[in-house]
Amino acid sequence: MKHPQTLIAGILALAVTAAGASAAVAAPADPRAVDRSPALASRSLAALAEPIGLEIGVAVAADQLGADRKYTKLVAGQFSTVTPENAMKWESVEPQQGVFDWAAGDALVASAEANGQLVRGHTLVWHSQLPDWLSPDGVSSDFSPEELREILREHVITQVTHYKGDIWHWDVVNEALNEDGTPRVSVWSEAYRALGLDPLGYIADAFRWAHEADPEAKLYYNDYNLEFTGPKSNAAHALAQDLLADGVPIDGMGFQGHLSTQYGFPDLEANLDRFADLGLEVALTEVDVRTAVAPRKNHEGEWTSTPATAEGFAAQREYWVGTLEACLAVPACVSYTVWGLADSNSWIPGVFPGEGAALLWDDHLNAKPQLADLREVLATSDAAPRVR
Ligand code: 9MR
Repeated sequence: MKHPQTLIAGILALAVTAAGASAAVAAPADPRAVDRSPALASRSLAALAEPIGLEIGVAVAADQLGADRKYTKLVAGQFSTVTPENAMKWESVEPQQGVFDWAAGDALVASAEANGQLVRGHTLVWHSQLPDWLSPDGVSSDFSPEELREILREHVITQVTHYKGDIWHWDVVNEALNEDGTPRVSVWSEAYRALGLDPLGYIADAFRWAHEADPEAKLYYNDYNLEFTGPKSNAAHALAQDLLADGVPIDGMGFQGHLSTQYGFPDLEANLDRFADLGLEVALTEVDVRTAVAPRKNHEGEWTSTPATAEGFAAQREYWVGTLEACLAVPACVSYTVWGLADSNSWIPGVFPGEGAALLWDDHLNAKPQLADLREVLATSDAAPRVR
């Protein structure tokens, strides 16, 4: 992985200084103090990425868009694409069978249109965040396998038709594989198995239905831990090859990019490359970089959004730079999306207690050094124009 020398030297120097100065708190008091160039700091990520043709996106919380002025301004000003964090998931759009609620998704699309942004639709087929009427746990259901296949078909076609022309990329299928590369057991895999079909057969169906409903939208498979070479990313690669061989209309592979500094940095560029070699687009769709955070004083079980160690903070910055550089190194990597704007919006503390500080803005919507790092990577990049 190549890093601009100045950037790495800066990160290391900061880590050493902070480690020497204080036992626990790594972040500088004023994160803007490390913005090396005020001129650069005034430019948005999207504007800096534009000459390369790379889209920079953010997952948006429906309840904050329009309600929080600073949040809304940053979303509109820094990014060229938006992804609904939850608003287009099945439980949100069809809370009761046949009763659709498009309000939050429509509001996001309207805001994106007003701001000249593209929309990554997320997500049509998943085992999680299903409405109770369909499946309370993502696996069991009161419906028969035949009914489930028909419900899936109707859902995909209804939702894609509703947003026809509004969506740049659809995450058609999300997280269908286990870590060992086997099919994840879900209401969908089990319905297809019961029908005597391939348990992953719903994937090809969903892509075909989505393409039928909006032939212009680019269709993606999206998953986590594809960044590392291993059984899961190997299985996703084999799946993509099978889908392409069968003429299934798949355009791209979404690498979520939920990284933690407790694990080594993945061989991301090599993995992006091997999917691109199949003729697919690739995208980083949900990037965040979590690290161990300091406990809140006098409150048991509560955590701050301050990295616990200088090393963890320095590693976060390296990981952010590494993800963007890996994408830039692969011309088929067409978009780079961060999973939430600010640490106060992040899903991480709720799911990984003791880890956090995973995003580019802090709890008070102040820019963090990671953001300046990404700006510098973009500003100094000699990356090839994107291939779409
Ligand atoms: O960020 C989302 C969070 O608000 C939801 O509670 C959660 C429910 O599972 O989903 C989060 O987003 C997930 C995304 O849709 C798919 N990849 C993993 C993301 C983090 O869990």
